Amino acid sequence: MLNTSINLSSIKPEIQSIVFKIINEERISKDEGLLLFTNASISLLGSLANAIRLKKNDSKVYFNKNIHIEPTNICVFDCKFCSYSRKLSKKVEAWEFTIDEMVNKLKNYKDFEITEVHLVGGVHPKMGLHYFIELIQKIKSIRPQIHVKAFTAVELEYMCRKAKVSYRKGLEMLKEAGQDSLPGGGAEIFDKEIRDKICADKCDGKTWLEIHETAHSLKMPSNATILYGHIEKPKHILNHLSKLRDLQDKTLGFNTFIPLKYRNGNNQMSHIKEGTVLYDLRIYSFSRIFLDNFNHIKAYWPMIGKKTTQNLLAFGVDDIDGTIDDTTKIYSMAGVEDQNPTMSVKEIVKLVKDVNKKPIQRDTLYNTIKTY
Ligand code: V47
Ligand code: SF4
Repeated sequence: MLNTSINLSSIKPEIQSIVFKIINEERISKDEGLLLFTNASISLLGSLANAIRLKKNDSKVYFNKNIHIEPTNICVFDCKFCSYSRKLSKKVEAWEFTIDEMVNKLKNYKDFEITEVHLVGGVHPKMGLHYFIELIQKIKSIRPQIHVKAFTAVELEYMCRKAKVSYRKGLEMLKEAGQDSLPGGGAEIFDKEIRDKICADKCDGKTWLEIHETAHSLKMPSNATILYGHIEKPKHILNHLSKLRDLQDKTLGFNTFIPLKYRNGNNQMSHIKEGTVLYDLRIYSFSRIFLDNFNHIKAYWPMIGKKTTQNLLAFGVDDIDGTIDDTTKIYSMAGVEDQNPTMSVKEIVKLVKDVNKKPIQRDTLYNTIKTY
């Protein structure tokens, strides 16, 4: 039973039995989830999510020391929410790194104790499976111990299709080269109607799930995301979370769930207003409640901002990603406040301690490296 001081009689009758189930640590159904998501107050969702996070992760807040390498922002796809991609034909504000340039970036971190490289970019028509295999091999040859978390299911679908190999074969080849896990991007919203409106031409939700399931079967863990705060409705959120929960029941291969707030700078959906902080709190706390088989909920601070990240630590979140070290462009190009995303360990530790939580430096698989 969860340790909360929630008084059931003060709750709307239509959700009392659902809250009772959650307090008793029983799973709630998709329909019950929808009722809760649309009817519960933020304070109720927050109390439940916080009680669950304390039970699962105590007051710990995980972070890692990582860098992002973004090989290119040239992309064959046309996601309406993307502020970052450029077409091969119009190379203004575009970049394409060579393998040596990317390896040199990592060499610059020779004296730093980073444990993870996050390797994700646009889907470039000329950077294929064999190119990335060579890149990963070279990364591992200079830093054999580093964890390579690479390629969204969208990138993987394209590179396997172009190389004419199955997802399993492609993933086996990448694993053999040194890829350790997959990030959670590209999930967006699985629902076909919404997906067709915001990112019609990239792989569909079913394929995203299939690629992650295949990776899990090869002992390559992964993360999962949702892109929220645009044109989706609560039923689409429930559909998305429910598919992730079902796959996690089957494989237990997801490390963490990361809700990604839609940012509206410089893209084809810029007319859509960004959601409120209250909506952020609702999404994160609800995710913590509904995804009972996920150990961690991550707030990716370069996207959601440092202040909201601090607030989210009381709404179910126990992970705030890492130091990043100014190596990502995806959110700075979407107009977020922080144009140079980097935090030193000292700053992360302060951010966490200022809200009375315990900072834990972790590796990608949540092994503790150091407590502060
Ligand atoms: O799939 C793109 C999102 C994702 C916008 O697994 C946007 O540890 C908001 O998935 N507003 C890529 N979001 C980033 C990602 C990620 C980041 C950090 C850590 C991990 C992890 C994964 O970024 C895309 C898309 O959902 N995105 N444009 C935008 N304007
Ligand atoms: Fe390409 Fe990814 Fe941007 Fe979509 S979100 S256009 S797949 S870089």
